[in-house]
Amino acid sequence: MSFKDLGRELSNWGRWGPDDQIGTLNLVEPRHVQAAAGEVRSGKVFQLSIPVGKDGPQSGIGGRLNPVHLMSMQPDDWEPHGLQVADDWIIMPLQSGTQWDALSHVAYDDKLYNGYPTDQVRTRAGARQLAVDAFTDRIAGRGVLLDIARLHGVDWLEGGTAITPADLEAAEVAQGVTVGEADFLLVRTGWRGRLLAHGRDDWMSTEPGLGIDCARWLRDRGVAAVGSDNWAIEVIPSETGETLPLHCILIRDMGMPLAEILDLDALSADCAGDGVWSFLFVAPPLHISNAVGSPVTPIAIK
Ligand code: UVW
Repeated sequence: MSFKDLGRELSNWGRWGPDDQIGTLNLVEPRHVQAAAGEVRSGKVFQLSIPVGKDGPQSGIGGRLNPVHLMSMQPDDWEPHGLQVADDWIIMPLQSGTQWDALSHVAYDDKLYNGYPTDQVRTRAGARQLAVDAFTDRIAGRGVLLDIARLHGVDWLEGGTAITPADLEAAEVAQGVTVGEADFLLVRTGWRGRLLAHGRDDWMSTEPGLGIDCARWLRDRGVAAVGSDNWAIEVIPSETGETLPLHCILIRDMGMPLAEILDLDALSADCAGDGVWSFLFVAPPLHISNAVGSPVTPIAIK
């Protein structure tokens, strides 16, 4: 089956109305957020982003540079006996580090999620539909971490390793947790550790990640959004030989936001220690108008 056939089968177009902007985030109702608050037991807080700065993973391909941080004021520029101020700037592609992909991030056959034409995303105006700021009050709920690297007893899965639904279910059994409706699913591959150990030179030439069969699994479970510690969620090279087929199905057909380049290592270590793999997950994007993605510092609270 081609990815387009699978995308057609799993499509959520029209499910939440013709004007829908948030796709599978519609699955998260106030009752899910309220229940997710009950996941907070120890009060431990984990931030899940990589540092925003010049040492990020980008090598410049496609104009994606690492963030440039500049100071516009330093304290001793000021008169010494009054207020002294420091200010700064950051210049960065929104896709350079830990980020949300909005539903306007990818398309095929000239159509975005819910059937919006691709002319709704322009280089000057940005995204007129499906912009990332539609999510700002919608990314809070129950998070579940499935650690596939730990399941296989490795620091990281090798590039090109496709994670299957059987892997996801084996991790559920090994960890004693079940992914349910309206959950935010985080999948650890260990690829963040690979970046720290070997640097960025070949980090984006390949990666372990979700195989295409996981699309149906995510839909059947009613997952609200998926995140991972790799750079594109899905296995590269893809199993079909096409470029990012799972992006096409998840974002464009199913309307599922993706959280990429997460740092899941400290959270995973803690979960392995106490055997608790679910938590309150809060990760709003920046409130940027017309953007197709956003940097984010996701928070998991246990
Ligand atoms: C692409 O490179 C298209 O996607 P992402 O930034 O989501 O990995």
